Amino acid sequence: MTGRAKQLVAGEAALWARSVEHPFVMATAENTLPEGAFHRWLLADHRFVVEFRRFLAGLITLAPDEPARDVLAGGLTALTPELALFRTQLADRGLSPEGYEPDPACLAYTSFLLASLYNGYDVALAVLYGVEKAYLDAWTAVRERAVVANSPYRSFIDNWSAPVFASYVDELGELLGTGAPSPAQQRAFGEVVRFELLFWDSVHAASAGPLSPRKWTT
Ligand code: MP5
Repeated sequence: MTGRAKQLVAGEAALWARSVEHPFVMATAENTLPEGAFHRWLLADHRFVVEFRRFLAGLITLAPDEPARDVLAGGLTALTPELALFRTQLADRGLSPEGYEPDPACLAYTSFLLASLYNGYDVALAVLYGVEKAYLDAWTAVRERAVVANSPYRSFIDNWSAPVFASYVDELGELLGTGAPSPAQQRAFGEVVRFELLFWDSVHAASAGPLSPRKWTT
């Protein structure tokens, strides 16, 4: 982690630890996650990544130079196989993203991502870094604590704890540069951490709603 990236995480150390060690993350490692929670996560995170790709495409248009666009475009390319993985895993479980209505936590998070583009490249880059670093740390924690070698979540663990993903997150950190983050960057980064927690809560909560989409009939 370079200077500014490190400071962003350090500025939210307590909430960061709560997100990385969220009960959903721990249950995934311990293989005790209820199936319903995993299904909620699959549907919600698929939707998250669909909207996240639009955010990342927007960020590329704001990037100031070619080296930055090279790094960001690499991240964009990786989302094609990632979305294919989600679709396969959803289909394997008989789940369909068609007609899926995201939980307000997912809607709020993805709306925040897209809105952050209006705050300019530096702030949106801090948001991107937070999103990717959060999943790198959480899924690395799952890998490190996994109690079974053949985890049913193996493909997702591999996706976000692989060295190639860690290098990408490092490159994003380098794009952030050195020196103290601006107050707007630190604030936006703090919002990412809060949204990560809210997102985990929403898919993990035993009280979360049913999987079937609500029907709005007139
Ligand atoms: C990521 C994600 C990582 N898929 N979902 C949440 C809630 N936070 C972060 O983003 P990506 O694009 O899958 O690497």
